[in-house]
Amino acid sequence: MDRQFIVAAAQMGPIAKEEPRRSCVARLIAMLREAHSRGAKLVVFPELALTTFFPRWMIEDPEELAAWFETEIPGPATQPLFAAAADLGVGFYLGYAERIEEDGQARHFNTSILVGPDGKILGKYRKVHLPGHDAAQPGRAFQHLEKRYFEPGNLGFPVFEGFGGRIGMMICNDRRWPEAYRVMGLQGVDLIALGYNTPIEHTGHGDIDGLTQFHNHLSMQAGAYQNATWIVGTAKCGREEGSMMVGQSAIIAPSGEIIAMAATLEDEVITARVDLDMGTRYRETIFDFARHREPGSYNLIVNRKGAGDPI
Ligand code: CDT
Repeated sequence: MDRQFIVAAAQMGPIAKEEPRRSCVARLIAMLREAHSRGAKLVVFPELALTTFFPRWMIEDPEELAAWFETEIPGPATQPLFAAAADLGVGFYLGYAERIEEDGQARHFNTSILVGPDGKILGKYRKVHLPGHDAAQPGRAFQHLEKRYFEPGNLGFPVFEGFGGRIGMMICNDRRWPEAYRVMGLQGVDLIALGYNTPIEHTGHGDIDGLTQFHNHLSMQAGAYQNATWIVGTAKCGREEGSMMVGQSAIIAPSGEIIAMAATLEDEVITARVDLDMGTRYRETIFDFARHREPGSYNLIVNRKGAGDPI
């Protein structure tokens, strides 16, 4: 495939708690069709795109909790999306809550998949950086219980051959961690697909939360530039069940520049032509890793988890 093609970020407005998967999938298909009509070959949907952002609630009933997870992809509700993609010849990234059975035990991940233009799954990623807490925090209007409902991803940060280049995936909070980009940068990633759900008030500190939108773009623009990669960052946004979430879905070039950005807090498709060779130019000059990196000086990055004493 050509290394120049059109990508789309298919941002979603709020998903109500009662909105069934079939309705969400119909919204995704409508945006897939719009992206295709604009020539897109790859469409990036948000994190947990099939349901409302359920980690905002403490859910004690195991059956109620299990209902938020997918046990198969594609399953009956999502099959029409795969069929539409294959019919149109458009690939996509989709985030969802994954439940698997392993050795008789249920395991839960916050997952994304990359689907090729033939409607077949090219790769899977499970979110590594889980934000929030593992027990309900009294006094919060909204919980953020990702650490309770998911385990950290166990697939690393793989990069997949497709769409004329190398495609990586991230999920939401991953975009704030330079390590996540670098592990993919070291595999020559050309484009990172990334979905997010970011409540404006996510730390409880006004001075930080007031900069939520700035930090959203700051993280992705820095990651793109420092790793010579395109990034397609797609929000689920707007006021969802009372929780206000950031929009600003963006297509970002390896220069760090925002090439296209959503203007609403609703379902909205943005597109841009990407040239994967733009990243190559950065990788061969200022970010020629083989020439300029000094891994011998970076030991702390893998050997130490939290900040500690000076060495
Ligand atoms: N979904 C997700 O990862 N959201 C986080 C904000 C919540 S932190 C409690 C993010 O980094 O955008």
